[in-house]
Amino acid sequence: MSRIEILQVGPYPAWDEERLNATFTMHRYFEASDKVAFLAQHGSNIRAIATRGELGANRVMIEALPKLEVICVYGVGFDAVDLAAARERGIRVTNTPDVLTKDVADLGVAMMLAQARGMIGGEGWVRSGDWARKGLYPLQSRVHCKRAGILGLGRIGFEVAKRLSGFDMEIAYSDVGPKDYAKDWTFVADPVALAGRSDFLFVTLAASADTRHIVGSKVIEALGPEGMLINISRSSNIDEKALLDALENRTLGSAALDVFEGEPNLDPRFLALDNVLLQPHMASGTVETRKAMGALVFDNLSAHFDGRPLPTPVL
Ligand code: 8YV
Repeated sequence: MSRIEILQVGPYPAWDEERLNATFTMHRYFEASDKVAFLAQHGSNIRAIATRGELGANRVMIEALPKLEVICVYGVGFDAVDLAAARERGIRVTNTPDVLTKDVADLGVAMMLAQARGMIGGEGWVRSGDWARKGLYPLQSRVHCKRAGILGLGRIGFEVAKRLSGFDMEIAYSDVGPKDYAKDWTFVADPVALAGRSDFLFVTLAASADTRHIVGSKVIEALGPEGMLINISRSSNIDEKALLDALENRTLGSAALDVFEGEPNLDPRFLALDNVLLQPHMASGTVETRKAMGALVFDNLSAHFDGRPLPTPVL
């Protein structure tokens, strides 16, 4: 029997590539210099797309694959998949929820600590010899007992809040409504009001057209010159131009970001700033979690082609 053909949108770790290549014929889209010609050449036989959270699958790609049945996302966020295009053709979509939740929360909290306590600068202080030359490192800001706002109390937001409660922080959150699993935390419906009562504002919302730029100039202004914005969701949740303006003008104290518009080619204005911590979209990037994500992509593909229920469907 001929092997099932899959469009692979981006690279995976070697262990995932080995497993996928052993079972399926993988067409490596990311290596093709002429994407249109590549789709024209292989598109008619492709029955699945294996993609990553930030890469997704757009309408042009979906429409170039007449036999497409399923799109499997390596990542919890499926905002980069054109769901309308998939729905029109009855194409199934899967993601990798739960397995990455705690790693993403861990990195968000680590980013807050690293930025508030000046750990990157501290490292430079030691390595450059400034410690011996200039003496004590400039004093930084305390984290414990401060006020945290969580914008989006889903699985990741909940894990962030749980961790912050260990720092005796005063925790509030915004979501579509109060959550019964968040009794110890204060619900604040309006993101601007949430920012106004936060020293640290975590953005942990699943991105969609509805949440685009939910963190705009009003939220940023309310967070203020002493506040810190931490984004471990998607760049589209933040008005990046407003954020850059506020960081440059110091109307926002600081930011710690794992995601960027146009990543990995971020706006060069970020690179000139000393009040932002920049991370390369690595919140789910531990060996343990990435292995679990890869296994889930494979399990969803296998289940689909074996006619079994999908383990983690979103559509
Ligand atoms: C990426 C993510 O998929 O879970 C998500 O939504 O964006 C990430 O886990 C990961 O960086 C692999 O590209």
